[in-house]
Amino acid sequence: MKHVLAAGSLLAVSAIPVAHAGATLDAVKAKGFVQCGVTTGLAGFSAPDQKGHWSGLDVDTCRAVAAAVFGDATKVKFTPLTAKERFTALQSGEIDLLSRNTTWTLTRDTNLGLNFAGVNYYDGQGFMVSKDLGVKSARELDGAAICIQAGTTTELNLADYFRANGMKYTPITYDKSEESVKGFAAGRCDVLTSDRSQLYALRIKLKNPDSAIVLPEVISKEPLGPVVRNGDEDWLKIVRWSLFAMIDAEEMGVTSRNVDDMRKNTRDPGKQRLLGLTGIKGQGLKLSDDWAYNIIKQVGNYGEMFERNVGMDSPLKIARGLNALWSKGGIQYAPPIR
Ligand SMILES: N[C@@H](CCC(=O)N[C@@H](CS)C(=O)NCC(=O)O)C(=O)O
Repeated sequence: MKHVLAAGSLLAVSAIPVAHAGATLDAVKAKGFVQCGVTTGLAGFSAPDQKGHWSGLDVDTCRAVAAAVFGDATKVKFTPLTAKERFTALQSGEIDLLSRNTTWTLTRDTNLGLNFAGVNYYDGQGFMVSKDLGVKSARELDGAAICIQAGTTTELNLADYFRANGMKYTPITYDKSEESVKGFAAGRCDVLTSDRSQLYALRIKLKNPDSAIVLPEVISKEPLGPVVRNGDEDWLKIVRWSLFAMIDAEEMGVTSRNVDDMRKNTRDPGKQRLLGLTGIKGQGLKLSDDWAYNIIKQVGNYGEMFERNVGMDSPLKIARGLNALWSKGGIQYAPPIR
């Protein structure tokens, strides 16, 4: 399939691999792992420990795809990418999947030769300030120096928000969130702005996290999710349904702990289909029949993944909020497996 990048695209891409349906799955199977693009380190989403073992919600999203494809969630390799590098790495074929707190926007969906496979975290942009500043609202930030990261929607929303409210600011731009938080801690800026989940992740990096507060305003919609290249619908669907299976599993009450029992004993037709006992099984995705079972067994359902990485079982302690299931007051919703 031919890729057409609009003239004037910001990204100079020398060689875009020719993608056709199934090409990515074939290549992934041949090399034996999924190459997944993640952040350079962001607690709760994608961060390496001292031994170089990656964890987080975005990391688990990649592991779910590996579980679906190989029946083995460990068959993933991670490529740390800054916000600026991420799309080129996917376009050039360096990675098979970008799973890096990336906001789905019209421009990114239509102008980069890429496809968003779903939303694994509904976020919104916020502001963090030092308590000493005595500021209670973003409307009091006129004239502030603000730490941000290059190549993000954050930069663009910030400009919109200040313009719309007739306020001025001085941007202090960094390439990595580690640098932004250091800049903030060193007092190079009064304010740090990013997706709110990331503010919580960065706040715990401060010597004294209680010295900073997150202001109440949410100034944008940031639906974050995994991204693939255009032109390979098979791969797109594998990534999309890997995420859907986790959400559907939560809705049905199927967890990593009870999935074996369910597979043996359930009489519920929905669970039987989810676990590949009846229905189309793996055929539509060109995967084995136990693709969803393997995800749930090895990575867990969406709720387990959320709580472990960013929720109440994690240092971030983020409430489910928008990311609760649609049936529980949130907007996480997956089409049915049938
Ligand atoms: N969701 C926004 C922002 C994503 C973003 O890159 N945020 C920074 C700020 S916390 C980040 O994740 N940095 C991680 C890194 O530096 O590797 C986007 O897609 O543009």
